[in-house]
Amino acid sequence: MNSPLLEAMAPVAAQAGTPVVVERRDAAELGYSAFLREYVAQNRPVVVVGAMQACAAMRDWTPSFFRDRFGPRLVDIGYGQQMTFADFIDAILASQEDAPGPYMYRLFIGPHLPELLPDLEPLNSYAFPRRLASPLMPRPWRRPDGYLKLLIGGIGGRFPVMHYDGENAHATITEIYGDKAFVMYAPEDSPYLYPKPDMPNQSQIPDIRNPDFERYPLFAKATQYYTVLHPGDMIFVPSRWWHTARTLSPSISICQNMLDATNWRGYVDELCAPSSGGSVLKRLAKRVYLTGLGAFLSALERPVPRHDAAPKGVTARRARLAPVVYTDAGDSSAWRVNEWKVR
Ligand SMILES: O=C(O)CCC(=O)C(=O)O
Repeated sequence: MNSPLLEAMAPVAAQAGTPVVVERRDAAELGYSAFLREYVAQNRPVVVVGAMQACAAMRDWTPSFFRDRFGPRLVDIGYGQQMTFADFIDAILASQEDAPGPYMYRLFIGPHLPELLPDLEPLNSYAFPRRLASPLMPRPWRRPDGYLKLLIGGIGGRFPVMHYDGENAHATITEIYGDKAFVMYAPEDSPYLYPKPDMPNQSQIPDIRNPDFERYPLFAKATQYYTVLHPGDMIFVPSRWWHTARTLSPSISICQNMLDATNWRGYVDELCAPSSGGSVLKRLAKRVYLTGLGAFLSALERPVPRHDAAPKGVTARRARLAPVVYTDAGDSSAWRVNEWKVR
């Protein structure tokens, strides 16, 4: 891809090898089954261009939209960091490359701003949370919205840490407004990322654009994948791929997680690890239940048609229990089954 924004992003030059530009596919020619087969099942990243269809969010969401609509509301920006929306929007509009403002990365839309959910319809099919939306998923871990989050930053703003998502989840980040640079590293490069001993999904390197190679010499060996997301683009971040983002202009995006047969085993391992707490017996019972549930869902999911295969309704019950696409699950009601009051 030739883009001045890509050049502006300046990948970490000191790294060995050529940075890899993440593959881009047009939603118009990448069917959902092909997306699952070629990327999700292969744990391979891709940017789906035009994944987000025309919707109220694509039309209306701008920094001033949020200031006008939610100005006095106190919202979560990061861990333990709250601001009113008005102050936050002023700060991101003032943000500059050499004096970056705050970056919002902890605002879950369902519980905190449910009135925004209808703006995201029709939903982006590629980001459908799959097993997280199944009613067979135990209540504490069921999230039909895929842990939908709002991410907002200004020029030079950045996600605070190079990381991969917990619970072995796949992630999707969909750009709604502005442009955002995205950097990734493959799971096999993990030793070069210096995982924190107590939080192995977070890198110790504080700023990958200005790494201290004396302290982190192996980082030079890591192969960087990068891209720039524009409005409508969605990046698929496969499980255990390290990633972080930096905004090139005032930027608004959403992030969702996804679980299916391809990442289930790692999900169960993580949920049942000694670090998850509870007695050995309790963790064993959890493992037996979740492993059985995974096998059952796999059996149900196989016959559930993909939305680009024109479902005829014969599998409606199966589709409800093992929703593989949001249309089969009864469209956007998938994320209204929880207590969030939307309308
Ligand atoms: O800022 C971004 O787009 C990255 C978001 C992300 O990786 C996360 O929320 O886990």
